[in-house]
Amino acid sequence: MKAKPLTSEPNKRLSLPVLPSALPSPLERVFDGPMTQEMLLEPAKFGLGLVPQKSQPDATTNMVCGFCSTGCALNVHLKDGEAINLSPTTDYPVNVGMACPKGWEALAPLASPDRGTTPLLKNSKGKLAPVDWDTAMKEFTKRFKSIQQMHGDDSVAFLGTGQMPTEELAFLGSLAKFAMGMKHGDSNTRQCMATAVVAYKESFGFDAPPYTYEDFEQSDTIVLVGSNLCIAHPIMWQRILLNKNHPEIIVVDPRKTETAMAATQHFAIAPKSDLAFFYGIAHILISEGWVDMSFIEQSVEGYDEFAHHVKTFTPEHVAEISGIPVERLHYLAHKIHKGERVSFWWTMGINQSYEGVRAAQAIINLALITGNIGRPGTGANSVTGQCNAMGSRLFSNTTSLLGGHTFSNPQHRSKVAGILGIDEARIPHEASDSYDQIIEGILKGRIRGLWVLATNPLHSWINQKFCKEVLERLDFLVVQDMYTTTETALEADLYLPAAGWGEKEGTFINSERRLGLLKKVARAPGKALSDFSILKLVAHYWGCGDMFEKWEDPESVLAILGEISAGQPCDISGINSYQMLDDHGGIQWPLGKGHQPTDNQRRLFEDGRFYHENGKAKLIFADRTAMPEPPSDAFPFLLLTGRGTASQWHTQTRTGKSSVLKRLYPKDVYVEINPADAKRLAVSPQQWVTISSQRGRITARAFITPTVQVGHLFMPMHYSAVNQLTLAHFDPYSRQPSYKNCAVSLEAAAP
Ligand SMILES: Nc1nc2c(c(=O)[nH]1)N[C@H]1C(S)=C(S)[C@@H](COP(=O)(O)OP(=O)(O)OC[C@H]3O[C@@H](n4cnc5c(=O)[nH]c(N)nc54)[C@H](O)[C@@H]3O)O[C@H]1N2
Ligand SMILES: Nc1nc2c(c(=O)[nH]1)N[C@H]1C(S)=C(S)[C@@H](COP(=O)(O)OP(=O)(O)OC[C@H]3O[C@@H](n4cnc5c(=O)[nH]c(N)nc54)[C@H](O)[C@@H]3O)O[C@H]1N2
Ligand code: SF4
Ligand SMILES: [Mo]
Repeated sequence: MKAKPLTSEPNKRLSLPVLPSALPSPLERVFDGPMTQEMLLEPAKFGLGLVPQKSQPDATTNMVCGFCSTGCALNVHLKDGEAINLSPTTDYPVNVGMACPKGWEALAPLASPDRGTTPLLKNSKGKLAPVDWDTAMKEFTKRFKSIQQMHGDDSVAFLGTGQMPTEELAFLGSLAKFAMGMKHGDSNTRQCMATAVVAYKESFGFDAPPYTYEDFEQSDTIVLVGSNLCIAHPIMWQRILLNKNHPEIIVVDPRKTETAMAATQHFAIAPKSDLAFFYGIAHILISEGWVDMSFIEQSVEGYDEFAHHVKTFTPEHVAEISGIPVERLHYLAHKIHKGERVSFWWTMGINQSYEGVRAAQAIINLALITGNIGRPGTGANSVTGQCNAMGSRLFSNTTSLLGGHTFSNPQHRSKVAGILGIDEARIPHEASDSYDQIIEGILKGRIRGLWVLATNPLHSWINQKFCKEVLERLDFLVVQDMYTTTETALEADLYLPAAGWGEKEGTFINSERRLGLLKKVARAPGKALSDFSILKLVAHYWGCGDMFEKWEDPESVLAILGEISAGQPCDISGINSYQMLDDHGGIQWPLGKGHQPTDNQRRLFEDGRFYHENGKAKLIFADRTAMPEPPSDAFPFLLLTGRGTASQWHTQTRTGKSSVLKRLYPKDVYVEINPADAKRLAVSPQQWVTISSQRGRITARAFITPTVQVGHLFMPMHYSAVNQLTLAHFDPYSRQPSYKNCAVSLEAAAP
């Protein structure tokens, strides 16, 4: 196929300085084992090698990957300005020449027959039929406005994402809330990061992951909690492998995951016993005097109360709760004491829990009482999930007002209104309802119109059947996605076709607070538009285009966000152009106006001062709470869910389109079960089994493996059926769903 020039939306970035193209051997793309002779001769037969080479590239540019929060940079090789291939960037501070299978295959999802090429509107027969943008936008405005007229402005809400560029997220949040009068808009980052956000805000005074990736290489003791880094953040794991200190790598996870197998120590704790477990470790550290009193006195508040609280968490008591023997608890505490640079990292094993915020803070507390923060190789570090979860956390105008401000703070409202040149009265005085409250709002009839962008709730939200029944109650559902076939798009009243990664520009903020650049290297198919352009259209048809006159293009929005963020911990006012991001290999926040990013590995709290008014971090703790749905006679197993392989991404709308990636994971939904349980139930490998919870009954293939404990099952979230089983229960402070525990039964025979 001949490369076509990019015409649908002009892109300034394509004229960037062009690097010499450096194509690797096509075979290096996905296979990291030794190549056999046969593979070398016939790569296609093994799903290896390139998509048939269209032509030789004539230029190369680089940009950040659009999957996970690691934020690797990829060299995109261009022919006539259009991407034909890619390879990892070698001189980018994040990935230093590496990429995981998803990164290598990032272009594949763009070309797929189910890409949306035109807006679709439900016709009188209830079928989605093509319409032009004018009709789509008129219908969008007419329907949402009439709902608002009948039921109030709050009766329309949106659900967004951590996978759109920061500029688009800010545009969505500002348009919806300041112009369209919506009060409620949340995003899939609620499913993912809400717990870390609340934990950090309460402990540090701001949502601020303190680390830089170099810390992976500088630690001597690395504690990974509820994080399967090897498959969920493979390049972060590679950074650990670059650590020359022979670090002790400690994994705390009920399953013997890929990461636990590669670690030096695995603590297979009982699910949801983290809170007690880390209080138990604190108990030992405190009673042995293994704490950093001078750091505590200078930088920490609440030590005496915390020491009192953990008194009852004796090693014996904690061993009983967590299933980890007393000696092993002592071993871990001693390791933390002996380590000079101890870093603590956590992901969904902590965040997705009904007591996640306090469990995250139990980890933060360990770093604080041992002074393991603000120095190289240390930190209480939440590993983010999606490519732009950090952008969503701070700039989406959902849980916090643009730039990590607070809706309820009058000074913050007036600052933002002043910079945007809008009437302050347009800014809501409180944060939006959370995702689950929006779902409940629909159930109760308070919310009647919903706009879903770049997320697929009918696969990914907890207790799926209920979610579907609720969404069916809507008067008008708009879904804006790259694909027409997602579970959610299929239910839309109006579908808007969106450009995806590589087809538009903007910035993502990765886990270590680094803004990286996204460029346009491919044309979106048909009439699909970037989310930015769609938002521009919505503003125009809604009649509030004037309010966003200065929001000309993503780069001008970044400048506006810079101004808004000035003086905040997440200050990005020093980033004055996209070119600057390109020149520096991305830039971590904060970077105040007039400052230069002289160091591209910066961590927070080096001066021991936190963001609370008195400059101190707070030790926050609580009592344990009971598991809402423990295993019972009828449902004797505890179901854990999470990531399956490095080649699958979430609801598979993108990774499911790559023929290469598809060869790297099982096609059918599967359930991991311990050999002892399989034997007892006479289950054989690969057999179809039935799994039931109080909410649903599904079938899956049995994957018999000792990596799960007796009495536990594990299922990857990438298969749609899994969330038919999960229980809708939430952390009370963050409202994040607790996806990783519900009671199920398993039967050997499929129905
Ligand atoms: N390949 C791939 N990579 C991804 C993604 C993807 O879909 N595919 N998604 C990205 C996103 S958005 C996210 S949020 C991250 C998620 O990254 P991770 O959080 O690393 O992935 P999960 O598999 O969801 O959960 C991690 C582990 O938590 C464990 N766990 C369950 N219950 C408990 C518990 O009670 N305590 C402890 N300590 N551990 C527990 C599980 O056994 C699991 O191994 O991955 C990102 N990277
Ligand atoms: N059981 C269980 N469920 C889980 C989890 C779990 O561990 N267990 N993890 C949860 C977590 S951490 C997360 S983050 C969520 C993820 O859940 P989702 O957000 O629902 O998953 P994705 O498949 O990433 O959905 C993103 C959607 O955006 C579309 N898209 C991609 N790029 C663009 C773009 O630029 N513009 C537009 N408009 N659309 C785009 C994709 O086609 C896709 O439909 O799942 C949650 N669900
Ligand atoms: S580790 Fe994450 S950012 Fe890096 S290539 Fe893989 S998916 Fe992309
Ligand atoms: Mo996530």
